[in-house]
Amino acid sequence: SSPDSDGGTPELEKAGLLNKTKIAEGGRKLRKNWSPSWVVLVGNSLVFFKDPKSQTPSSWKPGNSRPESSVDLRGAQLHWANNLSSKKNVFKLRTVTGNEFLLQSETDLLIIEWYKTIQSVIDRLDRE
Ligand code: I3P
Repeated sequence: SSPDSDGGTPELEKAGLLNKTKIAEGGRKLRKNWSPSWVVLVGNSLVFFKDPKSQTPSSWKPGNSRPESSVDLRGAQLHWANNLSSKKNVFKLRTVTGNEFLLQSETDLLIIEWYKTIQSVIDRLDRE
């Protein structure tokens, strides 16, 4: 079924550990501060949790854990961004509000799967 088609809890698409840094807030450039983040793709949102060690795939469920921040994927843009970092496997996510994040993994397949999954959600929202 499509996410939230029954008006209930939105569908968990993907969850895992990525390195993350926010590089812009409302279009204003920020200093990089890479840290590991538990990333959850659920419904139309990418949700970030601070303490990866204490997180499990069920952590996104309401009441289980407080997210550090959350990104609305509607209208967002995704680009490979290896030019923006000395690290490998980096992509940039830009929200409609001008917040920009870099996400990275040392594992090629893992970052490719995240890219494809996030892009598919963005594409689905573009079609709505
Ligand atoms: C930054 C830190 C980042 C690095 C960034 C540095 O220094 O080393 O890891 O980004 O490079 O400026 P500091 O800790 O002093 O802020 P990458 O790891 O993504 O390369 P940059 O300024 O070229 O973006």
